[in-house]
Amino acid sequence: MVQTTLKVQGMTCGHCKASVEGALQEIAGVSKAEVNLEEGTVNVSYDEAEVKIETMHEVVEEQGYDVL
Ligand SMILES: [Cu+2]
Repeated sequence: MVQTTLKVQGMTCGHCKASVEGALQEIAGVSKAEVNLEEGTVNVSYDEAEVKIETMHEVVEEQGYDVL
């Protein structure tokens, strides 16, 4: 299990937080996703054998946010 921090633009409220966290946690291999609204970041714990960073970017972008 490894951790990464994604920089995400456009998350402003609890709804954004829940959308992004929920979408990431639906990916097989992601064990934890936690949004920090003040910093505009998402901490993700995942299995690098199962999940690619690019997949996480796509999933966040599908929710309507930009990954930096
Ligand atoms: Cu929001």
